[in-house]
Amino acid sequence: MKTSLFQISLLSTAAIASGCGSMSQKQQRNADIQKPNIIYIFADDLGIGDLSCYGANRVNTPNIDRLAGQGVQFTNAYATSATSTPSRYGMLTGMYPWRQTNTGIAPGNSELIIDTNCYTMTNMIKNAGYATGVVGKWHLGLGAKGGTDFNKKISPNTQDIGFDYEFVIPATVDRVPCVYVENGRVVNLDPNDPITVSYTEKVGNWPTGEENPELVTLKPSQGHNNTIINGIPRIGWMTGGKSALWVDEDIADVITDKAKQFIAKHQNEPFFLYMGTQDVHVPRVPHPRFAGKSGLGTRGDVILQLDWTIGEIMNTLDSLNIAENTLFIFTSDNGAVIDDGYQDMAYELLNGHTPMGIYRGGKYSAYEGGTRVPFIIRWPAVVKPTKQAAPFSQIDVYASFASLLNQTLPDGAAPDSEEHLDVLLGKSSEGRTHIVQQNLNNTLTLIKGGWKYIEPSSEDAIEFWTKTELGNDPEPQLYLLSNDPTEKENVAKQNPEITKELAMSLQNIKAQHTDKAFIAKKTP
Ligand code: NG6
Ligand code: CA
Repeated sequence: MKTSLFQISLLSTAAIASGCGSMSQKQQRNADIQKPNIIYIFADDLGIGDLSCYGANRVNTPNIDRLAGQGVQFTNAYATSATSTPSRYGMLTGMYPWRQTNTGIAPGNSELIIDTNCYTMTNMIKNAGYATGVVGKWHLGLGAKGGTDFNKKISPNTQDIGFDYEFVIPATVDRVPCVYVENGRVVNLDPNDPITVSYTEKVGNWPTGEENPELVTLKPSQGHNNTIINGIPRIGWMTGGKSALWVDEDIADVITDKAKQFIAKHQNEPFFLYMGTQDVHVPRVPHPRFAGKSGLGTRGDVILQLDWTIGEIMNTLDSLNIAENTLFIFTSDNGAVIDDGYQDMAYELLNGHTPMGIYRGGKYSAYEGGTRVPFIIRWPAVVKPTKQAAPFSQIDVYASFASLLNQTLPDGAAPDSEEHLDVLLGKSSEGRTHIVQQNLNNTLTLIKGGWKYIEPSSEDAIEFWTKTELGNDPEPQLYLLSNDPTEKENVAKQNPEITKELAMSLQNIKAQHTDKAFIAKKTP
């Protein structure tokens, strides 16, 4: 097993570090090193071209660059899906989201879409003896079937799938309700002013973007014309909970502070912090100290804000003296999008900045821009700074962490997750043999042996409402990704055998784990 090699290196690192200390200290040191603190940060809609360490030269991200410079920086890492909910679902369950039907972009009152019987990555890490916490954007639903009731203790919540502590934005910042939830309760909710939320019809009498466009401070370019909160028209209707509403400008400060508090509280035991930033998702509302600072409009400003957040987390680790043995992953849930539904001038103010890097498509797309994301892992005690060109998928974080922590998974847990710990730690360049991706319409793609196959999709998937090229086509597509990373030339017709072979491989992958028992029970 790959872990044994890895453990040898851990032992030697520990032996050197502990010098001539007593056996028990040495053992303690080994035990500690084998249990690094783990921080996993999902930025929202951050593109592979959005960071200066990935070549951006119109925007500067010094903190993230420093993280990359001290760790392993991936150039071929993928999110499971081109949108948030399925991408996060895949990472936390180790199962491709398209195996389950309700994993599309979740509304703000969605039930918890991860089955509470599922043995999640967080359950696994918790069983390895960690304190676990989730802070920031959640977007995997909360509560029971029929929709979340925000006026009582929300159950089930993230604490039913492994998190000891929760402080979350239920869905996205452009979706109601615009409130934080902490350990199942809406923060600062006045019981005399209960919250009502609907995604089907207007509730209450708060103004909406559709009826009162004159009240809006940020106009929609698409959708986003329901209840106006803080001048911004959102998706969905809400009323009540006035004292609980968040202030958009302060979200980064609030969630960064919660993350720092969690780290400080658990500094003396192994902890796992899963954090979702609201940046750089729409509406892009920077705090005044970042507003106007990028010269690229608010999209650039919130990249600076995101970089600040990462810097704050790094500084916290430094000041507590725990950076050395903290495994810190920073990545994005899907690719970049420029106009995502508000008139924030993101296109007009790009000023030569290329959020998708060289890649075709973007968020929502089957093309590389949809899922190829920045991915950085830093763990100073064990990992040497390097660039990693091996293919890596976020679906494999789960099994790789299980191996790192010596955890045996119950049957059926994380069915699609493969152990690639050495790749993750930059010690091997032999990555996955294939990568499966998913676009907005559940069109699947398969990357294998330098080729990329995009399965044909039916006419009704050809929708273009996102303004992004989704990659849907009734005909199969094949690109020689190794020579044509920007997917310019569909060579399916010239290579019928390869097209057929990849189509069959994808078919076989789809046919796996169709037995519902793959959702492993927590008590095997
Ligand atoms: C879309 C929204 C978009 C964004 C996305 C989810 C419109 C027109 N567009 O429906 O703004 O919220 O959903 O993004 O409503 S994600 O990153 O959380 O998946
Ligand atoms: Ca996203």
